[in-house]
Amino acid sequence: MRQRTIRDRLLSLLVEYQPKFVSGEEISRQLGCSRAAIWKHMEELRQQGYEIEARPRNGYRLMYRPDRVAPEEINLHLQSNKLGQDIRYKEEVISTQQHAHQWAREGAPEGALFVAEQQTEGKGRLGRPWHSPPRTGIWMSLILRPPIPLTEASHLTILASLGIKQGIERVTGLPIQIKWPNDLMINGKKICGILTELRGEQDRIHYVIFGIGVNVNTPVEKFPEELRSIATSLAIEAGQTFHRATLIAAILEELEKVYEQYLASGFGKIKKQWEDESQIKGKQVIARTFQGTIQGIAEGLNSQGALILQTDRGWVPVLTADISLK
Ligand code: BT5
Repeated sequence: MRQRTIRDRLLSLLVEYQPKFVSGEEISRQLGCSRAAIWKHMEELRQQGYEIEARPRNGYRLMYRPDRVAPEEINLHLQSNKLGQDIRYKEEVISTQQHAHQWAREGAPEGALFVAEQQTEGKGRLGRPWHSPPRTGIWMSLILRPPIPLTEASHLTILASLGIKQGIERVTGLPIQIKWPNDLMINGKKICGILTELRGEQDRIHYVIFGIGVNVNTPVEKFPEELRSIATSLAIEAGQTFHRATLIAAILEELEKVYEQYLASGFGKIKKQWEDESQIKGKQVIARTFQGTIQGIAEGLNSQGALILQTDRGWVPVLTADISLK
């Protein structure tokens, strides 16, 4: 398990005591460091936007906690073994994928997470843009090193969509639909996109990066005109905002459960669960692939994770496509 820093533990104490004061003495005792050191960390928290009242006789009290997705905020909620145990965070990046690739090449451990408040050029599949305005959503990239051959890589997007769906549902209670292969939807509009990128050879994957984008507190007016009919956010759908760091922790925990189940017992159970939850079986589907458009009835997934369509020409496995329901 990760070592929690003094700043992590200080914030955790302030949050635990909120709205009451906690004395400087008590903080020193619990954190095992000097009053001067505490003062320094308090100042750092203040610079990040936390408002902390200090009174000579009472101690310190947290008055305002900004909505940030910094490690010290995620760590307050996260109970995982591996995923998110090492987090890097930046206010603004071009794309979290870029940073995660760099980090993975330098040897990032499995479960390492790169997260940002804003992306200026967030990306979707095939170079499509991903709209990532500041502090409204979750823009993060998760690095895994699954011991599987490249031919089984399609399993990964399937298990990611399942785990992320379960994490979001746990926190929000909203019913999320899975749209194969990489979208999560509410009432037919997209709230989350997953970009799976990997490096590997035939028989082994060096690393995979899940780029995960979730529209959390985005108000309608923050979506560009062209996205308003196809995208939505958790806040729009629920009529309330959500704490993003709590959501990230839940997503990582649920994803970890699915991933561990996959590593321990293979794709079979995940496939079944995905088929049940996606409710795609028996639906008329139009799949746009590089080779052209295929129409058919969805039969479910094959053992590789491809979507099987029953067409005029028989069964056709589709490994990647944009699909719509007829
Ligand atoms: C995806 O691509 O859905 C994958 C999106 C992955 C984004 C994450 S954020 C963290 C990490 N860093 C990155 O740079 N990317 C990843 P795709 O299926 O190609 O969908 C892209 C399409 O979704 C666009 O062409 C738009 O139509 C639409 N779109 C763009 N931004 C959106 C948003 N915020 N919400 C919903 N739909 C959006």
